[in-house]
Amino acid sequence: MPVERTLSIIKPDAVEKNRTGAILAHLEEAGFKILALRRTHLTRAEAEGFYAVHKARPFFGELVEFMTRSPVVIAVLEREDAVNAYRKVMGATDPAKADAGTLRKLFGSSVGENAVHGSDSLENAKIEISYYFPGSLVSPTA
Ligand code: IDP
Repeated sequence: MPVERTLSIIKPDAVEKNRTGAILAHLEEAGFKILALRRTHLTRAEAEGFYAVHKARPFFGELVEFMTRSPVVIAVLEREDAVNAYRKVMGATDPAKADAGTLRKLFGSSVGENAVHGSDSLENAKIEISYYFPGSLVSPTA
């Protein structure tokens, strides 16, 4: 399996509950290396740009309000098969439907406030990493 990088965001709900360290420890236990880490309070423009693909969805306004409510912690993660592996560790979008032991089951509280974001493809991981970490972090060979 190739070594890949993916983007993780610990969302406002989890940061507010002081779960940042618990989530990062969980990720290290699952074999991810944390290559970069940044705590930031997203502006409306940053959140709207990041989630532009969801612009037409009925929950877009709610999602932007939530993501800009308080700070997030954004990480670049590296591991073999990182994109798929992180999606598995993260669990289903709705914490109620997520498997036991996943981050969203452990730390999420609703389909909107679901603790973590993870890139859904290698192509999007590259776009998302460069959105928050302009420079040389996009891929292991970059
Ligand atoms: P994903 O984060 O599991 O990839 P997406 O469908 O890409 O799920 O949705 C992006 C984010 O939008 C979700 O993580 C969640 O925070 C929010 N979201 C998705 N569906 C709903 C909804 O029905 N109501 C409110 N927020 C939602």
